[in-house]
Amino acid sequence: MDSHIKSPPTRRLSTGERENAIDRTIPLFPPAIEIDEHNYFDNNEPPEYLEDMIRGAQEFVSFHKNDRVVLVTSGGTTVPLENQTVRFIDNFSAGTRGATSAEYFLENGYAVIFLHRQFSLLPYSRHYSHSTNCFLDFMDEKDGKVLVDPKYQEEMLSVLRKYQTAKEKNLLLLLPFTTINQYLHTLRALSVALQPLKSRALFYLAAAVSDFFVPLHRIPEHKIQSKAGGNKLVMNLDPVPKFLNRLVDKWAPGAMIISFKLETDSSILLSKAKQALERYSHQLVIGNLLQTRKREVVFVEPNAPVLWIRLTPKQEAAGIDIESLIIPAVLERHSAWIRESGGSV
Ligand code: 9Z3
Repeated sequence: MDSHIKSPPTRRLSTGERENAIDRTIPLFPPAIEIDEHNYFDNNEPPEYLEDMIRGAQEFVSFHKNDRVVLVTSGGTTVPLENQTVRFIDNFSAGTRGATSAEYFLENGYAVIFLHRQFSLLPYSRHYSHSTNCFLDFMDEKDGKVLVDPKYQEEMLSVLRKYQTAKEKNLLLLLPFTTINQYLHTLRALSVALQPLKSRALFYLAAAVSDFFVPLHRIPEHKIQSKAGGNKLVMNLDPVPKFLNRLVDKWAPGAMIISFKLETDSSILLSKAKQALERYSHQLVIGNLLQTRKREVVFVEPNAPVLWIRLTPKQEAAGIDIESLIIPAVLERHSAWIRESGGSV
């Protein structure tokens, strides 16, 4: 980790000097190798519920054994600072990309495993759950009965029908995580559960995954006391192993894998996305900037020019989701992947 941080600060960190921050222009952490996988998974316990969750996923996969199944990851992972967790590090992601993409995958005939941060946005309910309106604002009362306000009827009916179809056809499996550790254990176990689908399995990794964490052996059991170490809380975080190459080579061989690359500095987005593609040898990196993620993304893939997908100002003003443009482009590539892998589309 040290090699990824600039030289020790000459001034106190509390002055907030920018040069003391992590340098995002230097190369990525090395990808994880087998020993890193053992080290991580042997020393950071799986969540108690994992086996039940995996049984559910296996049933879902066998129900959809002839279908295309996408694993969408969504929302941010937390990094607990205490085992009995009072405090944790989090990130900004509300899960909009994941939840919206899941809807378009469902509309295009995919079965969706939605591995999401608990209480983040969910497909379909997202239209009402985290809006600036309270959900009660969508309601009305008539003759002592609660109804949907007439002005929301049409749209809500269309959302409701899509949601019910997904439920009736068993097309959507919702699996939650909260911490980075739960996320990693679940991702690995789900990848194995998806193996029977071969090239019909698609990984769409939109979750905002922590780069740093506190390993289990260093997490204090109880709430950190304010008097410990004087007035400052000094945190010592390890890098989260980069498991994408393990996913590509070992956990999900044959599946199509799409990762997202998030940056805030536009001058490094493309080079970082290209580096990720070279490093992990998967099929597609979708790059996006925090500031513009809802209106433009860039596809970086092997042997092809980069492709920007953008909403026009008119589409943006009309409230069109950029995911309605991303998913058809992903679908085309997944069809090609299945064909090239010798499967029938
Ligand atoms: C993304 O880049 C997603 O598109 C967003 C979606 C998190 C920006 P929202 O939830 O945001 O719709 O508000 N996800 C990937 C982020 C990530 O952690 N990528 C890693 C990295 O950039 C690689 S796996 O290093």
